[in-house]
Amino acid sequence: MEERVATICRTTKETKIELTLNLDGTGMTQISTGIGFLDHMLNSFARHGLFDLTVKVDGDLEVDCHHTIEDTGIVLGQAIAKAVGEKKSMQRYGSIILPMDETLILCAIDLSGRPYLVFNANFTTDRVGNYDTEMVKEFFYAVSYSSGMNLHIRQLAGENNHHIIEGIYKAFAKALDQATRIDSRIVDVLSTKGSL
Ligand SMILES: [Mn+2]
Repeated sequence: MEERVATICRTTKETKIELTLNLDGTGMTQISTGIGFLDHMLNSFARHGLFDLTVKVDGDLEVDCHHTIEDTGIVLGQAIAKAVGEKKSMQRYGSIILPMDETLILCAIDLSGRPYLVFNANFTTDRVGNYDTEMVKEFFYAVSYSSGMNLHIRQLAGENNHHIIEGIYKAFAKALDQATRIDSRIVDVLSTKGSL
């Protein structure tokens, strides 16, 4: 099988991002975004999804965390789309209900090529570290739209904002790992239309 690895470099007046994603990795990471909690989340994503992930972000943190988090989501989505390629023999769907202490997160993915985000989570603090909680939805909106992913994220339970956000990133990782797995029984792509 071809290597399912993608590197994306993106530079704007607000951020400069270099990201490499290997869907068939082992969870090795090298991550530096300038936002400690985003580094923690991307590490959790890669470790639990068993993806290799290298991310270097130089963002306008003197403004706030917005551009850095949103643009990292855009680039991660672009890397996912590039790495899955034609989606040949790929499972396409993935889902999990993931517990993290008191928190319970549902995440369901269809790598359909049609972007759609349904996001339902309630945060009770404005920030965790230097990560604004309102940016969690923005991050996953960017991922879903730039990768062509139908993505549902739903908080079923949770009190601690760190747990809720980390549960979301971990659930996303597990669901994406499942959706991107290769099943040799799928001869072409898993669609009655013949393409995804
Ligand atoms: Mn944590």
